[in-house]
Amino acid sequence: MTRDLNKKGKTVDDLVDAADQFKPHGKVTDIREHGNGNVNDTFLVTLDSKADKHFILQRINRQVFREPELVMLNVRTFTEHVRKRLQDFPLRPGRRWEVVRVLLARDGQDHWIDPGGAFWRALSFVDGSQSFETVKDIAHAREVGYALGMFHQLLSDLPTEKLADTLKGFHITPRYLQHYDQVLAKNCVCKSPEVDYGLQFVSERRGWAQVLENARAQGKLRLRPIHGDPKVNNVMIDNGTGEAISIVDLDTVKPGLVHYDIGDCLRSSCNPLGEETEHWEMVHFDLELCEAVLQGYHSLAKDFLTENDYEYLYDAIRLIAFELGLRFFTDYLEGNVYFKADHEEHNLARALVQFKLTESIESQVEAIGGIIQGMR
Ligand code: GN1
Ligand code: MG
Repeated sequence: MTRDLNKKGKTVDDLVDAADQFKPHGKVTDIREHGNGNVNDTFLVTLDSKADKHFILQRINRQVFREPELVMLNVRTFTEHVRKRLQDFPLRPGRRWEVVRVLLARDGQDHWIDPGGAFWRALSFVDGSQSFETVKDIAHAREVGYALGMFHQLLSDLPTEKLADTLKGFHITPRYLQHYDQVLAKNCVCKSPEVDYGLQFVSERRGWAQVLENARAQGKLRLRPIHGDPKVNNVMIDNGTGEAISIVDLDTVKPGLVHYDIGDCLRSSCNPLGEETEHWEMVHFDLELCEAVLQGYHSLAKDFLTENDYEYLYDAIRLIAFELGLRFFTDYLEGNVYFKADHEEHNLARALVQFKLTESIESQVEAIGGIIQGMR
């Protein structure tokens, strides 16, 4: 059992207690931190049983998800819908697609609240698969796009009214700008060349930041069920075939614009250095990866994308990179209250990566436009 888990006052015993609430059978033999989530705490639990050896245990960040019960309701609505849809979905021969299962606690609920008030839930682990922090090659990029296309396709007939809005303002860029202004007004900003660059960067793009929300208000784009966080490390890749077989991290499944998802998927997949790189000056947006992700996505999305949807794809790619930079930058200025940070300047470094990526996207506007044009 890994020993470095004594975080936020939780001991290994606390974790085993939480895991015990959900285990279908067997004895817990190992619990270790899993993935690099910036918000929730995620653990991989191992059992001494033959079948279903692993499951995912998560402590939901209640500062971010104020109504975690609603998050679970959305996850269940999603998994039930997709499971039904898959029964007669024409998957290509040899392809598989998995949906995680919500594991119930001993009392039959989809979560467990520990004596200290922490909110725990458990999900099945997608066996025989793994995810990656950055895209490995063109084939992987195509699979990541395919996974998002599958996700949107499988949900395209789920009415948005069936999903709760569990994170108000999520991906509404003008709201993040408003919050940024409030933070700037309240906090004294430690000046540095990097901070100046960030301040200048945001101020030069403010006028454009409502582009997607304006299009929505004008009826050009409409709400659909979205994933909310389809970054490369949430796409599970089959260990044998190298094909995408699932998208995990379903906490932000809710109504939104598919553009948020497409932008988020591309900003994460087409940045070969990854969002945690320390070499922010070298960050760039890779066009070949962009083309491959969009090809994979389009192989499924061509059935539901409208002319207006295509019209706003470039803006979406640029905006979500900018928006994430703005979110990290604001969090740095506010004292790291939202995203987990390993050190004080961590969110500043993350912001610079996204700003640099945005610049690279802007400098390739015509080529990206050409790729999008080729899809129509
Ligand atoms: C957060 O916690 P994680 O890594 O799954 C964030 C996303 C960001 C992402 C950046 C609820 O996701 O919006 O894109 O960090 N999730 C939330 O890595 O804010
Ligand atoms: Mg997430």
